[in-house]
Formats: sequence, C-alpha cells, structure tokens
Amino acid sequence: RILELERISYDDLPAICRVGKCPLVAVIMGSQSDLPTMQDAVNVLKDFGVPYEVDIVSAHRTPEKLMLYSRSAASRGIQVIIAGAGGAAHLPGMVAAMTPLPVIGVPIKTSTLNGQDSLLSIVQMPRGVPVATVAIGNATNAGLLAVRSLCASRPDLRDKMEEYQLNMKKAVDSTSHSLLE
Ligand code: RP5
Repeated sequence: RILELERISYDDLPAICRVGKCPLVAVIMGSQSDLPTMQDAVNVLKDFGVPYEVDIVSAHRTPEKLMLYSRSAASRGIQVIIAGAGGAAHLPGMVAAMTPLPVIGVPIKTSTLNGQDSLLSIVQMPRGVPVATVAIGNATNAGLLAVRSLCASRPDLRDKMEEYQLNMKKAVDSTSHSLLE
C-alpha cells in the first residue's frame, strides 16, 4: 500500500481551504485543535493579500499525507511553509526534511508543559535541516516572517511591510504621548 502512494498526488487529497488562485504560503498544523493559534498566521496573510492554503497534516496520524504534501509543495508553487504543532511536535522538522522550501515552525502551547515541549521539539533541529522557529504560540510572527521572505521578489509586499512597521511605531508613540498627558 505504501508503494501505491507514488500514484497519488497531493491534489487528490482534500485541502481544508485554499484562498487565492495560486497559494504562495502553506499553513499546516498537526491537529484541528491547533487552529485557534494558527488562525493568527492566516490573518496576517489575509491582511497582506498573500494567497495561501490551510490544511491539517499530522506527522504521526497522517504520515503518508505528510510525505505527499512536503514533496509536492514546491512544484505546486508554494514558496514558504508555516507548520504548527504541539507536544512531540515533529511536523515542522519532518516537512523541512522533505522540501527545499523555507519552513517556519510554530510551537503550540500545551496544557501539560505550556508549550516548552513543542518549542524544544521544533527548535532543536540537526545541522543541515533548518526550521525557523517563532515563540510559543506566536503564529502572528510566523505569518509576518513568511510575508518578509516574499518581500525580496515582491516590492508591493515590502511597501506594505514598511507601512505595518510604521503603524506599530505610531501606536507606541501615541501611547507614550498619552502617558505624558
Ligand atoms: C499534535 O498533538 C498537534 O499538533 C496538537 O497540538 C497536539 C494535540 O492534538 P489533538 O489531540 O488535540 O488532536 O500532533
């Protein structure tokens, strides 16, 4: 049955959601229970107008899908993969092992160890197989990092990112001014 995989393409598998014609960023997670956290990455991509797809891919529960997904991502036009997982969080590392694309890992906060387990599982990758790991639960930064990685070839996104940064500065400035009033 494993050999049969060679005849299946990722497109034969149902994706939860594809937004935009040719998704550039993939947001995947180990379980639907990760979605409330991963939604923050999706929101960033929506705000920046970056086409994306969202799917559940589990390193442990759907290993065959993991392989199909990772092997086909680059040829399907995906440029960056954001992968969130909790606990024994092997998803981002396994994806990174099977794609040449940059992978951004989001450690999901767990109820037993507060996400320390997820963080260490994702960040401690062996030399040669990088996963850019954001802080525990910080899928917003994963989304922003994905957008930044597209900026080199997309001046429109670079402009939007500079505007985003300027707005953050303005928000801090106006808070500081209100403290002095
Ligand atoms: C991991 O196990 C998932 O990424 C999730 O964070 C965690 C728990 O999954 P569920 O039991 O909620 O499906 O694979």
